Amino acid sequence: MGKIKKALITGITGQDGSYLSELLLKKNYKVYGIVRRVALEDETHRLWRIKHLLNKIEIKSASLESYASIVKIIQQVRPDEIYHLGAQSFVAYSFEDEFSTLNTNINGTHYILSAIKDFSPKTKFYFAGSSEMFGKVQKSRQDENTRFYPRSAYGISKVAGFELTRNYREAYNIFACTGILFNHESPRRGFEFVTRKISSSVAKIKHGKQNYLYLGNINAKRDWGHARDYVKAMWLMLQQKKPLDFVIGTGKMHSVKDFAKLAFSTAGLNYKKYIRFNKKLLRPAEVETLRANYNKANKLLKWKPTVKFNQLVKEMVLEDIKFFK
Ligand code: NAP
Ligand code: F7E
Repeated sequence: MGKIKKALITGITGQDGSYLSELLLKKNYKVYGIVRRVALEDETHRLWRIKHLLNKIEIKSASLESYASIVKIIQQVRPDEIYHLGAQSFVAYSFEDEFSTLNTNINGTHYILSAIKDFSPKTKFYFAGSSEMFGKVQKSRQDENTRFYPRSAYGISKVAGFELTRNYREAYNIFACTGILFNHESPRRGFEFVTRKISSSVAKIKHGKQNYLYLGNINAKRDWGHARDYVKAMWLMLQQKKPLDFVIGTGKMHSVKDFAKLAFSTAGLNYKKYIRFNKKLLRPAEVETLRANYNKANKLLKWKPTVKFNQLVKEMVLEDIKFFK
């Protein structure tokens, strides 16, 4: 039997952190997660996605805003792999508070890379890049060579994280890669993101607990996949011989309106009766369309998505109908 691998996950309380922990535990990893103090103090609300895993993983308290706290944990754990998923991840919020988004997302990434370089140079590093880096798209299907054109502080922070990751790989020979992941969703998605906002509202409307669903730009189009498929790609990237960056998506694109239409019809409702427009939900600079070309991941990682758009929407709505009963 080989040595048991140790993985350290930032953002373990988030959607992806929870699915990735499950995957790594199944692969017999020892899993450590960095959680901020506030989350530990509010266990019921903040640790709900990993509640079922708490006796199998080890939680460490640290902050992405403190280099010293990151160094301490990397020295203690000496992980074989770090998955850096922790971030202010809500694009709309990044317009309200650019400063903390840039601070957490850029410095947090830099602190981890720098700590790896100085204290654990053999640790492999995964950075959670995003299709928001493509923003105002320069090509109809985006791949690893498409020029970035971010449209928010969030997108800019992810471009900076991508460049830091590349530079640490080239300058210090660290096994560091970026997954440029397109939108991925699940019943564990945060309620502020449009897919979960829709599925939870459909469920509440179905149960008579809500009358209308207010949305912004329903013509925006996204490439939506399932989070469980996407965490597999993260792991695969760190198992390669060479550190490379990969685009991960489904190659299919649907509008917010398509999502809403299917979500309401899954519950036997007509979306036209319930959707209302709220201009406050429009963003100062919108990303209109995103669509992945994931050929490189398919070829080198042998990765492909397994959950289709229709299945994803149905799973989210049916789970929320149970949840809000
Ligand atoms: P998520 O559910 O919003 O989770 C974000 C995680 O980051 C949470 O664990 C959160 O901890 C943590 N976090 C936020 N601010 C922090 C701070 N200041 N210090 C420490 N931790 C902090 O996000 P996700 O959907 O799982 O996404 C994971 C990563 O992938 C993020 O970096 C996101 O930007 C990126 N990404 C996501 C998608 C997507 O479609 N889901 C696509 C591309 C890239 P608390 O629980 O304490 O708030
Ligand atoms: O918006 C439109 C909105 O907030 C999707 C994050 O995981 O994926 C996510 O970012 C679209 C946008 O996700 C509402 O304007 C309309 O065009 O669900 P979202 P996002 O901004 O695409 C990327 C890849 C990440 O990296 C991020 O971390 O939907 N939209 N009406 C709305 N969006 C929201 N949230 N709420 C609405 O009412």
